[in-house]
Amino acid sequence: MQRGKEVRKVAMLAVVVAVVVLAFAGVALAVNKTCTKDPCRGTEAKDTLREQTEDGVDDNISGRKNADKIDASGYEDDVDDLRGGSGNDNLDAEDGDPDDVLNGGKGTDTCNGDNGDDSENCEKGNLAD
Ligand SMILES: [Ca+2]
Ligand SMILES: [Ca+2]
Ligand SMILES: [Ca+2]
Ligand SMILES: [Ca+2]
Repeated sequence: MQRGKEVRKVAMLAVVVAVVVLAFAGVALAVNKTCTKDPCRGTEAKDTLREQTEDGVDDNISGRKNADKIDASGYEDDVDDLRGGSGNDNLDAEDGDPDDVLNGGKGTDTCNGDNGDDSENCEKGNLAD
């Protein structure tokens, strides 16, 4: 009797731990970062990715699944390639120079950039198709 109770207790505890771990994992998967290397990739969750911190550095950034925010507007004299992947993404390459490439991928994507930036699969923003 005593032993059965103990087993049940341990099983209950294991279930509680598993639920807590899963709940946190869902949140922990998303990243909010400034890229430190190229290419730079997000996760399957909602990510926020910023280009590398220096002028003249080309970036290739992909958000992958979910609604991501990709910001390559902070530094200029570069050719940045932004890919939203699936989900409603927000891509920004309005850094004052041309030749950046924005591709929203699937979903309703918002793309902002400069004259001379290229866009594909963008539904909103100043570079909407
Ligand atoms: Ca850059
Ligand atoms: Ca840039
Ligand atoms: Ca997308
Ligand atoms: Ca630009």
